[in-house]
Amino acid sequence: KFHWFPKRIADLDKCHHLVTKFDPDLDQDHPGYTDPAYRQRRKMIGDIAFRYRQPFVCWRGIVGTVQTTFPSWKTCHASLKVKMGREAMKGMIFRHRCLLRRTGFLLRPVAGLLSARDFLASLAFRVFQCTQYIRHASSPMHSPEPDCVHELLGHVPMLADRTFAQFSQNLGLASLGASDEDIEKLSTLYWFTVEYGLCKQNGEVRAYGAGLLSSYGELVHSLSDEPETREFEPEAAAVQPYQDQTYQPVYFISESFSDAKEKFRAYVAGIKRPFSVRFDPYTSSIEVL
Ligand code: H2B
Ligand code: FE
Repeated sequence: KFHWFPKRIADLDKCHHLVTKFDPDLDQDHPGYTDPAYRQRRKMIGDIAFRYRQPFVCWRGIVGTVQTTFPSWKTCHASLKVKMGREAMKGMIFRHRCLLRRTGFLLRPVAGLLSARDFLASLAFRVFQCTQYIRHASSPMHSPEPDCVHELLGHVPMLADRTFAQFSQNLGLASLGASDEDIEKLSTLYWFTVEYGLCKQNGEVRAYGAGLLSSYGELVHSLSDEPETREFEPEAAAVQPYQDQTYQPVYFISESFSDAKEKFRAYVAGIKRPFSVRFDPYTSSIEVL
């Protein structure tokens, strides 16, 4: 049998497994480790993310409650708005309107670095799990874990691109129920492209990876002569060990941004699974075929 995976968008409420190695409460090297006020603020923001539920579920619950409390639709409607407003504030239902309008991607709050499996599974539903806290003030140029600067400066602009959004969803669909080995390869490829990728543009090497756009220090490093650079080849990049403690010693350069996307897409298409899946956009659910 294969791994459990989400079939309905509401199942993402169960995709909340964090990787704790960079957690400011546990990692002694985290810039916020010795700052109790920062850690407390982080806990508050994290708790909001943990309590978050897919809005459809909440709203259905609220409608049910209101309808049994108020018999006429008029009253029901008015109080529903009030309750929804409160619910939205309380749960910080966070939807990037611009992103939604362009590609239909939803942002969903998450308390920290997610496991690769849960992170990729969300992409299958056009949901991007997005941290809400900000990096520690003592280290504005670099964060060991994703923070809202990383998500909003690095990932969101790419997700507003229609072909990139489609690519991300296909990657997510390919990850559902995949073996641990394939998840590891997909996540490594993601690392060397979407997170830390370089590409050529008008004969110049440029950074497009989200991890570079949100870390000025590493951005300068990546475009200097210091690191090693190689031509992007998915088979090789998928098994290249990577560095998540400090700046990368190796980067992969592709011919263009779309070339990176196309090569990654072709690699994803080659992954074998004993079943196939289809996304039904009307119900935001997965059919297993
Ligand atoms: N979790 C969060 N919160 N944000 C990310 O950008 C992220 C993650 N990236 N978990 C994932 C891992 C990615 O690097 C891959 C797929 O492992
Ligand atoms: Fe990221």
